[in-house]
Amino acid sequence: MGRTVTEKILADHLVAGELRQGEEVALRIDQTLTQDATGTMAYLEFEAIGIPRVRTELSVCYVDHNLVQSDFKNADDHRFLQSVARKFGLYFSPPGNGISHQVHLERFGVPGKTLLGSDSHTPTGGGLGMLAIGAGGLDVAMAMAGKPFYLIMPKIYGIHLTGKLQPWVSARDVLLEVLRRLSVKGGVGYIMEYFGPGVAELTVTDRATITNFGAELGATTSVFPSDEQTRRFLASQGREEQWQELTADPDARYSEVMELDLATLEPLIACPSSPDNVVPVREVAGRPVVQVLVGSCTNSSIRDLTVVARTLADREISREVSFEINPGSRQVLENITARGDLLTLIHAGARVHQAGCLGCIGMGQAPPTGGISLRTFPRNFPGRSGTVGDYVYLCSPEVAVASAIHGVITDPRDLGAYPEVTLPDRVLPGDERIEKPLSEVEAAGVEIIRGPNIAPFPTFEPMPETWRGRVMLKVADNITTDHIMPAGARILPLRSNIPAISEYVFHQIHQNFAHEMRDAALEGVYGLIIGGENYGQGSSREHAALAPRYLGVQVKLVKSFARIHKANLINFGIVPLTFANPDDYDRVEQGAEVVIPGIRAALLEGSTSVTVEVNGTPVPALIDLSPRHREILAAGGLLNWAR
Ligand code: MIC
Ligand code: SF4
Repeated sequence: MGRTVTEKILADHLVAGELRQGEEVALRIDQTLTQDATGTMAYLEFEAIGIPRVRTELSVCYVDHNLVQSDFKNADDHRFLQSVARKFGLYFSPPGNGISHQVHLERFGVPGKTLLGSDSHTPTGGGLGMLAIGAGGLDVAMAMAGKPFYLIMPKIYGIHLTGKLQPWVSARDVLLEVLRRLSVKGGVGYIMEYFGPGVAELTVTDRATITNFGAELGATTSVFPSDEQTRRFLASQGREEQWQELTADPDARYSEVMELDLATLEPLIACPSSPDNVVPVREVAGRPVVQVLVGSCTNSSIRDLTVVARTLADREISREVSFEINPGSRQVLENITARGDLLTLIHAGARVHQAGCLGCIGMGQAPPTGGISLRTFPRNFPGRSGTVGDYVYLCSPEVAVASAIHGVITDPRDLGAYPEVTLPDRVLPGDERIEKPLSEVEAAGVEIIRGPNIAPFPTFEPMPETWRGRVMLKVADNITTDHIMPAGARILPLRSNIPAISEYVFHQIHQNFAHEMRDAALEGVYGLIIGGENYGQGSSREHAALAPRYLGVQVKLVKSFARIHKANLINFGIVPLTFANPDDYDRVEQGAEVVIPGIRAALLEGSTSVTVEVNGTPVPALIDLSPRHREILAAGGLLNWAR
């Protein structure tokens, strides 16, 4: 039988298990990436594993998220990361060099390879025909140590592309349409694979926009074939020799197939406050906007910023709008400078920032009270922008620039002729600041520089025979890791310090949570959280598991979990249970006392269910875990288990 691109890459990297849907498989990881906000923890974990040097083909340590050095903490973290990269044999991409995913696509990604990244948008690499997966820092630390990555074999969702995008419609609209059809949980348990004649019409950076934004479907990853477009992209990067063709066999089979004719798409927009709240732009046209941000790992390539600049030639930005550009990388910035487009942007009124994540993770660029902010970013979860009660819309660079010109949400087709955009045959690489790995001899002389903000890694006890605790919080459907462990200018600098950051767990939903957990701990009471569907969607941040665990949360009982968050819970010894009868969700109240008799035995003996006694009433719960997961949970987490 013919194979998909996904199956070919998986088969090439299979270390253990069988490629049957629902089975746990172990995969060899060729490349890893980390970013600063998850990286400090990942390297502390790598140190704890005790291996002197990374064992991957290539590992890169990026600094892109927190570039606002409001005090010593952040600057200390940057120096720590540079020193660990030197010590452990990694490439180091310094602050200002760009967003991990964009830089990785440009300088390091290779078709057919596996990439594991401590960031949920790692699937960007799928645009190059890689199998690129986001994971928690500890899973990435394990991969750097040469250990396989474990994954429950997903189903493969084929998206059959035909036709060609119309003027003013772009890659962003492709995934907005998929999100409109499938929702933020429609991709859970799937790898999305694109095929069909429409694929050839999309460049590698278009494809990367689609695979990147595909994270918002909850999918494990998204993959494009490697073809002539891929060869051309790698040649423009001076890396043509790394190209190989990789396409699905004509008789390959997918679990599901979606038909998508690119020619029928129109400009779309995701309304506040979820990436799947999608409507045609014309339905919301005319609403006044006060802020327009073009950037992020989804839409900040040379193509994206060139379209914006060329649309602005002989036009200017509305004076009611703060129009800001966050370039994806130094390469993007250098090339738009060399081609003259930067001047057009500045002249039209754009505020141009350094390359990095910036406002996408709430590091500055918060919108004003009540004002609409249009962003080419992947996420508009409530409050993520830094403004409580924000109105953030997600759209293409085309919609963004048209709206910035008119000061109201605008269908870009109203602007007339679409600007001509050709891409350079050979780009300026812009990678001179990336440090190459040191040799073993050089690395031996490197001292790791640790600032006072870097707290040691907490230790956790194993799971008891019978678990006793209390429902400390009950939350609704689609809770994001931004709700559980917010980011932003006040909290992000604490990522290397679990005791300090744990003060902010669930801060957006329930300000007193940390305080109440501490009071409960004084009584010897542990915490259980009740949640709805798709619990823990969004970011890969393991802090959303680690910090609650530090406060004493040991069990979560929800309707369903998002993949990365569930893996992070297991890694830090929090038992993920789901309701056997989703209606029981309504019967469990916050504050109830809980006993789970025989939880440890249930885990170790492979039971698929357990009874949770809530105020004495039995509530049946399901345990959906591999044998390896069960041992890890009984041990109190992956580090305990590995030791
Ligand atoms: C995000 O977009 O939410 C982040 C910030 O990049 C996160 C990682 C983090 O929280 O550090 C992600 O997507 O994984
Ligand atoms: Fe950075 Fe935003 Fe991309 Fe996350 S989604 S990696 S914060 S640009």
